Amino acid sequence: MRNRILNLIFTLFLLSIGIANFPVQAQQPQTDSIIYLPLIYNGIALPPPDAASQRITLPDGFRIRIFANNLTGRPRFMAIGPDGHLYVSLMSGGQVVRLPDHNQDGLADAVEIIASGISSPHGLEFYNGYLYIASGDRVQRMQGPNPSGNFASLQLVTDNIPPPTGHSSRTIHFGPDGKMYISAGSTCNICVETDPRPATIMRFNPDGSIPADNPFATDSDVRKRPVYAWGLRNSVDFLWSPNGNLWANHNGSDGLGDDLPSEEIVIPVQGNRSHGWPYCYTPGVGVVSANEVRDTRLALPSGFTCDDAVAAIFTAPAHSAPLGMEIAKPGNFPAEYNNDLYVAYHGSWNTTETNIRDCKVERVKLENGLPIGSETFATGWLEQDKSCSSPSTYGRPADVIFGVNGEMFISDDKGMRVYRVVYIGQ
Ligand SMILES: [Ca+2]
Ligand SMILES: [Ca+2]
Ligand SMILES: [Ca+2]
Repeated sequence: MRNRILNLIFTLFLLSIGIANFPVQAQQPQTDSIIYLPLIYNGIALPPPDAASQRITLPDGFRIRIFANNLTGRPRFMAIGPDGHLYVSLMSGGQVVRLPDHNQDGLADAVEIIASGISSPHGLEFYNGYLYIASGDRVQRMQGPNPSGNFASLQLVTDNIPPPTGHSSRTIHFGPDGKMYISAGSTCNICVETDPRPATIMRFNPDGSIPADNPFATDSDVRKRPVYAWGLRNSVDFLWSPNGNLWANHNGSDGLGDDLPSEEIVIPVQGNRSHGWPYCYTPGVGVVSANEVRDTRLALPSGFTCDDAVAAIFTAPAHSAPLGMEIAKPGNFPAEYNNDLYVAYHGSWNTTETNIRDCKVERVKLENGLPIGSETFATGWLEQDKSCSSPSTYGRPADVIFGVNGEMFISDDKGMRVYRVVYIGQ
């Protein structure tokens, strides 16, 4: 009873500051314009049931709600600002927006445009007083946010990344070494690239200059100087593992049927090494400890065998389409769910009906800092017997990130929403 009273007091407090200090400034309406009292569980708010909670299923004790609705321009990657707010790239809308929840009721208060007129913004990361934005053919940054929440104007960091031919998403993260890493996918399904930069992870100093210890730092071809690791057909996301290793995912090629090649979910990336594509891929599904095998559609270059490629250590069925991923941060999820890897699977669009890959959030369990298996965490966007790109599909997860209170956010670039997942334990 005491807890219930405290919850009620806390709720009324949140509601009062929401009304008093933060009038609604949303450019698109939220799902609910009525005022309500959110339920509070262990200090975290749960809005009322909605369209998402009616169809998306989660493990026991978890709840999902729509955090922001009717976003325009394909919400893709997300970042948490130093202000604790959620920032999202709207890839086809050319914008980066902020979705603050000042009154902490579990619903975004507004869609605030932070930057616009950017060609295919995708990767976002806050670093050293700047918001970095990786887009089609460049990386830009803006100083901010200042205490008023404002940013300075965009400045170019580098345009020494490939033009957005073929795979156009660009992802940015800063490593524990203070360097700026950018992934760029291939220009084609399977081919030998002429530009050295597609299908790689590149490495820069935070100001866009080339680190002296890059593998090709002084190459006569200036395009090659940022290249750090290659043979990565489309590593839409990457991160640093609990043991400090660079892990990337990778979307495998099409044209080998429903089951080949497996999607490489965890590739322990090594600098100055090939990771296989377009010549080789990791065999098997799940935990893997095997060398890569040949994709016989292309002849091997002289002096290179698939044993020379760095293989993935965890894979998923072909056409799962892994996009954004993050390791859970403590704060809201139960201990057993913390420190596992959560991956947005965009799902299949071109498999046969019997092998449709779900658009979902997958939980890859880690033990001693290594993957040991995976299970579905959030599912239900798919319509039965329809592919994830079908018009009737409810949505497709594009990124997963954890907020300052340990809650999960999921972006959806088909349903044009951001969801919020919390654990309430009942
Ligand atoms: Ca709110
Ligand atoms: Ca590979
Ligand atoms: Ca991520």
